[in-house]
Amino acid sequence: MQVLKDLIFKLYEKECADCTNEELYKALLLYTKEQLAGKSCPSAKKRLYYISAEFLLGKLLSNNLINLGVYDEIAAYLKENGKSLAEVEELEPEPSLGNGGLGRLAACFLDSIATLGLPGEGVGLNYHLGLFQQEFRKHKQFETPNPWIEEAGWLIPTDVTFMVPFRGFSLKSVLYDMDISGYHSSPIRLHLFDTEIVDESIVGEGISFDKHDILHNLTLFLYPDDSDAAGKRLRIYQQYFMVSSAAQYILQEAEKRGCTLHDLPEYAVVQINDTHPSMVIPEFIRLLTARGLSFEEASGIVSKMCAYTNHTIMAEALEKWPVSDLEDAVPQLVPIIQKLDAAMKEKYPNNKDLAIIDEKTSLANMAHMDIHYGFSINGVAALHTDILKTNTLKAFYDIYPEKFNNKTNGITFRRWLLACNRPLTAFITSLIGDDFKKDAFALERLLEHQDDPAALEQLLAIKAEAKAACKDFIWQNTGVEVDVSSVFDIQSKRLHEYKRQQLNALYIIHKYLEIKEGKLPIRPVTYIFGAKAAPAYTIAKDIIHLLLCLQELVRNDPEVSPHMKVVMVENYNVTAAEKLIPACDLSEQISLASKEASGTGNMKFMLNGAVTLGTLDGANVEIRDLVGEENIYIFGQSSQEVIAHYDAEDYKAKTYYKNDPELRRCVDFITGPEILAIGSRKELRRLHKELVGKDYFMTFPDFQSYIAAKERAIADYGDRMAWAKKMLVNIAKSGFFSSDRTIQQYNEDIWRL
Ligand code: 26W
Repeated sequence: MQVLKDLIFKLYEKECADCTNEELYKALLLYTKEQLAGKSCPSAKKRLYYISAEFLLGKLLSNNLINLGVYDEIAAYLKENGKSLAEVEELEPEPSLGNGGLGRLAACFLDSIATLGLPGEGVGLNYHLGLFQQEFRKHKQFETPNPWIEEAGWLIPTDVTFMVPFRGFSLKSVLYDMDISGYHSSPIRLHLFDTEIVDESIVGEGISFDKHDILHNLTLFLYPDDSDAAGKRLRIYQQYFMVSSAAQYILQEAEKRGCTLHDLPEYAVVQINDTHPSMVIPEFIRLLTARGLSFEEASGIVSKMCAYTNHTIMAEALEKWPVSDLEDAVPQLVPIIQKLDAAMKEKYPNNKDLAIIDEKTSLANMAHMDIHYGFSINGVAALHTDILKTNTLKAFYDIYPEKFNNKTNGITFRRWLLACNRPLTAFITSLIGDDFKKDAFALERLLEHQDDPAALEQLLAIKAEAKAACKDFIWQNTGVEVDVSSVFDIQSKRLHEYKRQQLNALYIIHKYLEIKEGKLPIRPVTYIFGAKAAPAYTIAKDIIHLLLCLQELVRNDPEVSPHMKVVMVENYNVTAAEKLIPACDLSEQISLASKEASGTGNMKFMLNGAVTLGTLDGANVEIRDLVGEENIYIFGQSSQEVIAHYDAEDYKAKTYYKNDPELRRCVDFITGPEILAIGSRKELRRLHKELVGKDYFMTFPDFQSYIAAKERAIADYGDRMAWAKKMLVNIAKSGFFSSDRTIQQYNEDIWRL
C-alpha cells in the first residue's frame, strides 16, 4: 500500500484519513491506471480486432482492483483510515456505451480475452453522452443525456488520427484508448474513436439535437432515434466513421509488424459484432485497392479475415441500408458493394434470397454481405444457431454449411460474481477453494454440498443479506419500501415486446384482482423491473407506463401492499444490475420462444443463486439441460410451435381474449378505472388495443401456463431447504456460461490466435 500512500501524499500533501471521497477516487483512479500501464499488452504477429458499436463497460474501478489482485488490501487500507471503498466507488460515473446484451457481451469478452492472454483489441466509438439516462416523470420515461467523460477518467488520449471521407467533406478521427484488465493477467486495449469537433452544446430539450449536423453530432450519442430518415443516415455516418478508422488502424499496425498486405490474414482477424460494423468489408477492399491490390485479391483477403456474429432474428435489427442513403453519405463504398453483389448474383442467378442488394427495394442487406464475404458466421446459443440454419438464413446454410457455427454466450465471473457478490464468492471459496476464479467449471464441486444442511442454511443467509442491501438500493431509487422476507421476482433487461414484460404485468394484475376478491397469496412477492425503452419505441414506453401505474396502485392500497409490491427501478444500467442480481430469488426469462437469441442476464442470475422461470428460448434451453427440470420452471409454447404460427399466420389474439374470461379481465384492467385514475388514457388505450388487436409476441397463449409455472415456483419457495438446493445446483452448473469458455471456443474455431 506504500505506493498508494505515497501517491495520495504526492497529490494532496495529506494522509488518506484526511482526504475526501472525491480525492480518494481520483487517487485510486490514477493508481489503477499506473498499475495497468506498467503491464504490457499481449503481443503476437496475428491479432484479433473485435469491432463493435457498443461496449457496455459499467464502472471499472472495483473490477480493475479485483483483476489486479489488490481489492481486499485497498478496502482494508481505506477502512483503517475510516473510509469506505464502496462509498468511493459510488463516485465513478458509468460509461453507458451500450443498449443491452450485445454491448455487455462485448465488455465481458474483452475481460476474457485479457484473462486468457490473447492478443486481441476492441474497437468502437467514444460516445460523449452515452445511450441516455432514464428519468420517470408522471409515470413515464423521459430521456436525458448521460455524460460520463470526466477530466480525470479511464480514457487515455493518443496521437493516432485518421481522415475519414464522406460525400463533400472529410472528418478527422482521433483515437482514445482504455486499458481493460484481465484477472491476474496483462491488460488489453479498447480503442474508441472520436471526432475533435463534436459539440455537446447542440443538445436541446431531453436528448434532441440536429441530426443533420454531422460535423458536430457524430459521436454525441449511441444510436440516436432511428425512426426517421435523418436518424438512419446518422447511423450510417457513425458506422462508417467507426469502421474506416478501424480498418486504417488495422492496416497501419499490420504494416508496422511487417505485413505486405498480400499476407494480411496472417496478421489480423476481425470479428464483426452484429451488422453495425459490416461496412468494414467494403472499406478494407477500398483501402487495399487504393494501395494497388486488384479487386479480386482484395476481396479474397477480406474473406479470409472477417467473421460475423449474428445476435438476433428480429427483422428490425437486421440492417438493410437504402443504396441511395449510402450514395448520399459514403459514395465511395457503393460501387464496391455493387460489385460484391453482382458477383453473387452471377454465381447464384436463381436465388433472390442470397442477394446483397435487393432488386425490388434497392436495400443493401448487411448480413448477406457478411456471410458471402466472411469466413465464419455464428449464432449466440444452440437454439438460435439452429433457427438461423433452418429458418432465417437457411438459403445461406445450404450453400455455406461449413461457415456456420454456434458460440453460446457467456459472462465474466469476475464482474458478475467476484465483484458484485463478495459474500457469495467468499462462501464458495470456503467450500471448494478458489480454482473456480480461473476455471469456472470447478464450480461443479459445489454439488458435493447439495445435501449439507449447514451449507444450504448459509447460502440462504447470504441471499437474505443481499436482499437487505438491495432493499436500501430500491428505497433510494424508487421510494418503495419492500419486504425482505418476500420473494424477489426480477425481470431486468431492455424493454421490448418480445421479452414480454407485458406478460409479467398481466400476472401482477391477476394477483392484484385475486387479493381484492379476498384470495390471498401463500406468501408475499416483490415484482421488480428494470428496463429502458428505445426513445422511439412507443409500445415499449406504454408498457413502462403501465408498470409505473401498477407500482403506484399497489403501493397506495393497504389491502394489497402487505402481499405484493411492484418496483420499477429508474435508469437500469450495469451498476443497478450489480445491485439487483445478487438479491434475486426468481429470474424472469419469459421471451416468446424463438425470439431471444441467447440472453445473458439469465446466466448472471443463475450464477448468483436465482432460479429461472422461463420459456425454452435462447440459452434458457441450455440452462435447463444443465440443471435439469427440477431446478428450473419452464412454461409456454415451444419455438417450433411459435414458428409454425408465424408461418401459417394463424394467431388471433381476439380468440384468446374472448374465450378466457380470466385473461380478459386482466387485459381490460389496463384501461379500467383504477389504472386510469393514475395513468393517462392515451397510452393505456393504445397498449390495450395493441394487445387485443395484435399481441404480436403471443402473450395470451402463454398466459395460463405462465401463471401455473409461477405459482408452482412461489409455492416451492416455501420449502427453504429444497429451494436452497435448487440455488446451489444452479450456481454449480453455471460454469459453462463463463465467457472464458466462450472466448476459448471463438479462438479455437474462428480466430486461431
Ligand atoms: C437498431 C439497431 C439495433 C438493434 C438491436 C441495435 C441494438 C440492438 C440490440 C440491443 C442487440 C442486442 O443486444 N442483442 C442481444 O444480444 C445478446 C448478446 O448476444 C443476446 O444475448 C440477446 O438475446 C440479444 O437480444
